[in-house]
Amino acid sequence: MHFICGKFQLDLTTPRVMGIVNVTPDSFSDGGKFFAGNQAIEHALRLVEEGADILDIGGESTRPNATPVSQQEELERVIPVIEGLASRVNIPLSIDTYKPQVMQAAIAAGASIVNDIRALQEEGALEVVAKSNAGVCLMHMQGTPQTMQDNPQYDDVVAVVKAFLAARLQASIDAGIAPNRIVLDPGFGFGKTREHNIALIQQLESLVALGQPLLVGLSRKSVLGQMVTGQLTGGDVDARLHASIAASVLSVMKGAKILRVHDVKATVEALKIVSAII
Ligand code: 9MG
Repeated sequence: MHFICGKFQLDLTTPRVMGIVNVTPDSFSDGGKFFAGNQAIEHALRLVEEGADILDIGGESTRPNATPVSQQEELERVIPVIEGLASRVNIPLSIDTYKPQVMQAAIAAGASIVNDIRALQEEGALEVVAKSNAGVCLMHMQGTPQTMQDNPQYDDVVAVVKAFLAARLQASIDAGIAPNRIVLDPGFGFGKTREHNIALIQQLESLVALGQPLLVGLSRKSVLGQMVTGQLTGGDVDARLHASIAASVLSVMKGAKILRVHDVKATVEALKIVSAII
């Protein structure tokens, strides 16, 4: 199974690690440490040294209750980082955005994957990706980051997420995006309670059955902190490394092909153990 993204063909026989590069001042996991463009580039280069297969660059926080940023602000944050990295690394750069104009500018600057938490539902987004040769990650979310954790409800979360991803996959194919350019993502933490997230992890195989590679993002998320501490807040974000590694290993054993993580080195080492044994 290969994921075709721009000039890259990622062999997904072994799971791949997508390193997170937040170019936001309010990022929930780095507290804005990597906000300045140069610092974001340095951080990204470190993730590559640690073994990242993909870098995911985002200029608008998607954590619950995050404040949206204007298109102009987002462009000013991410485009210099993508341009700075494009000439220096030989792995796919992913743009984390739902805004079609940001997708377009990022692809022109050197991004070869669009990571869209809205699964190309914004007007014009399908067309931007279809006209490019970029790969795309279609993610499920109930609500928006501003409202998504206000009492999310489903009759059957796995069935709803699966039907949504199947529909967005078909819409993308109909728009002209080849299936080998598409990965799917259940969107852990995006409009889901602890129980919803657990059901999705338990039944990940049901989403694998859609026939597309699955991307999983559980790194440092509050659902992991909730399981460790028993508190609804999930406790300290920086103390979720061990929980994140456990979630990565479990996800891969249940069929995930790409892991979106903050802690690249630790994840890469854990996956080596999985590969050596399975
Ligand atoms: C941007 N972002 C934050 N969490 C994410 C997740 O779980 N998946 C994807 N695709 N993107 C995410």
